[in-house]
Amino acid sequence: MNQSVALEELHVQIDACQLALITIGNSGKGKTLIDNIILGDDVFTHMYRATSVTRLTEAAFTTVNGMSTVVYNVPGLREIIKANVAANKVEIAKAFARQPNQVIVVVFGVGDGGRIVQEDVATYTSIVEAFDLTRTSTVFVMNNVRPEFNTPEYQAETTLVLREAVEWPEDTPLRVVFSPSYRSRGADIYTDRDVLSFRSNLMEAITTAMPFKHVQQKDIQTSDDAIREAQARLNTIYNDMEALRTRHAEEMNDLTERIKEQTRINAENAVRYQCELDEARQQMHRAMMSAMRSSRYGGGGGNRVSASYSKGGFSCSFSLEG
Ligand SMILES: Nc1nc2c(ncn2[C@@H]2O[C@H](COP(=O)(O)OP(=O)(O)OP(=O)(O)O)[C@@H](O)[C@H]2O)c(=O)[nH]1
Ligand SMILES: [Mg+2]
Repeated sequence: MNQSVALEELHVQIDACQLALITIGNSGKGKTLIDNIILGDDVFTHMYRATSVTRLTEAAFTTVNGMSTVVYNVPGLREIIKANVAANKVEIAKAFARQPNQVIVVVFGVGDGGRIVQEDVATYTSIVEAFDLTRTSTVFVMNNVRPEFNTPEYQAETTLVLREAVEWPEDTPLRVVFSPSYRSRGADIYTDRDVLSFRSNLMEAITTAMPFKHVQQKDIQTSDDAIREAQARLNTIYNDMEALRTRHAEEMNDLTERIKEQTRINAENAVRYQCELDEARQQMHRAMMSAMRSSRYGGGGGNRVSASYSKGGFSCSFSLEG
């Protein structure tokens, strides 16, 4: 159910929400897929493609921890077609413009050998500077982790590198969630065990973040200087990994233990989400059949049927006009 309603037409619904989730990052890093995972369905168009897919900011609605929530699907900032970047900045600003309780989901792609890359760090920095992002309302997603290497040790070390790369103060909690590359495709992806486990982890991080109204302070800068600076910082970190490991040995151990425990909890939650999703789909099916029966035999004469159902974080809706 792809949605193609203009953002302006959704303003009343957006303003009525209690929470906004804004997913940011560069093109092709999986932002839209992650938005869809939050929504539990193929709501927005996402594609494996050489050029950018999301060109305009879109919105869809769900419930997060009992709060009515607008999920923004936003174009990436940096992308392969440089002429699109100015328009991307305008679209990104639209997501920040309305609902005041914003949680920011920053997507980094670590498909390149597990490394954090300079373009992602530079884009995060550009958006922090433009919107004065608060750390307590930010959640990072490390996307496209090779599943066989998605170990607590990899996650702990990457969390340390991320902390250094984005200059996160030591006394501030860093919310970071790891998303493996999924083998599933199409609609099946939303019932994949690994996806549900990631979703549970992401929901936990979003729920503990503190929403904040970010006001644009200045234009989003996308100069190559930011990339060079990020590259230099990452080089220092990667070249000095031994020192980093030694300096943070205790923290690494703590983090590894915590991640192990979280992984266990996620696996349990994934089973629960799976049941909720199955139940939502069955209810949806029953509601749809009942709506179709009453449309056919109800004597109203109209041939439009619609049904909707939501449970937990999942919402389904169906409408048919013949
Ligand atoms: N199987 C799998 N596919 C992924 C993963 N991450 C992204 N993809 C796919 O890679 C492609 C790009 O993902 P999108 O979600 O469209 O990326 P995006 O960041 O929204 O890109 P733009 O819209 O161009 O800004 C899509 O086909 C996704 O389904 C992943 O972890 N596993
Ligand atoms: Mg997209």
